[in-house]
Amino acid sequence: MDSTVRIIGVPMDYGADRRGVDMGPSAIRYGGLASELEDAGVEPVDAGDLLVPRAEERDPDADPPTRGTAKFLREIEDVCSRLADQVADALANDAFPLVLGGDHSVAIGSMNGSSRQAQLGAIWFDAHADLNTPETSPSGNVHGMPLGAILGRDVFGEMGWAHAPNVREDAIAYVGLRSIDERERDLVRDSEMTAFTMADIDERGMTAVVEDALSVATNDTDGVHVSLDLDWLDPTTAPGVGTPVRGGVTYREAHSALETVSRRHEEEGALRSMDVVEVNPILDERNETATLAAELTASAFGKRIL
Ligand code: NNH
Ligand code: MN
Ligand code: MN
Ligand code: MN
Repeated sequence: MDSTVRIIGVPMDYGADRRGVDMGPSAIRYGGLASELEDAGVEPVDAGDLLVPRAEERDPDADPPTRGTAKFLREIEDVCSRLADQVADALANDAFPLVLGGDHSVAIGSMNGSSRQAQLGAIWFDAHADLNTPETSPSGNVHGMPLGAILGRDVFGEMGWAHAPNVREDAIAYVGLRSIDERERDLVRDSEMTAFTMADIDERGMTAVVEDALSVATNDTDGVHVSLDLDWLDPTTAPGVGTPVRGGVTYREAHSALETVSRRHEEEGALRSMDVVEVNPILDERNETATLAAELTASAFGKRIL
């Protein structure tokens, strides 16, 4: 594995309905991220947190979203464009960018930065498809839209920069889907992305599914972005998330998935960047979701039981 991992915290919750994910970066660090990464044999370098003004400090009327159904668009654009620069800078300095969210809209910045100099594939570990547009979104929350933005669908109007031209739809694989909005369903079906649902995991087992997802994301790309939304896990294992959905991945399946990613990385250097998002410490129990986020990250970087 790349020896240096640069941790970039993004305490942003503009993209989600429930306050609290802005504390995710602190909670994941407190959950032992640095020592977990050391156990995995990589050197963590903590770049601290991006400056994200608190939502309460923003006057909601001062700068209204131009498309009524996407909240805090300009704020998200500001944070994500700074994040993209940080991610690109890490890669330019031979460090692996590890982004701690924050809500899932941070992936817009991570994937933009990571794909500047490379064709980027992606694996989206999530209960949700995150492919809405302001037009189809039932909530207006941008954390349900990052893939739409990255793929250059009609999401952000003047925020067209969010489109990452070096990310092809056919190089993206979902793993663990189980909650898709009514109008989002057709978007997923009609897309060129590969969608592995929970039913696929039930039938084939996690390892086989992740191997296939890796084949999708490494096909004709220079590297893979792993986007890990903690609501991917079952709420009994990861209660500290804003939008829990029953029937999720177990503790052991989750480790197995990220261990599979790390094995492919050891073989062919597949991993290029990663984000760990949607941890909400206010809803968590004894920081267990944040601690799990740290542990799973270590599995992705090669930590083994023996
Ligand atoms: N699909 C819903 C929406 O767009 C929920 C998205 N919530 C997430 N996504 N946590 O991962 O509002
Ligand atoms: Mn998500
Ligand atoms: Mn989700
Ligand atoms: Mn495109």
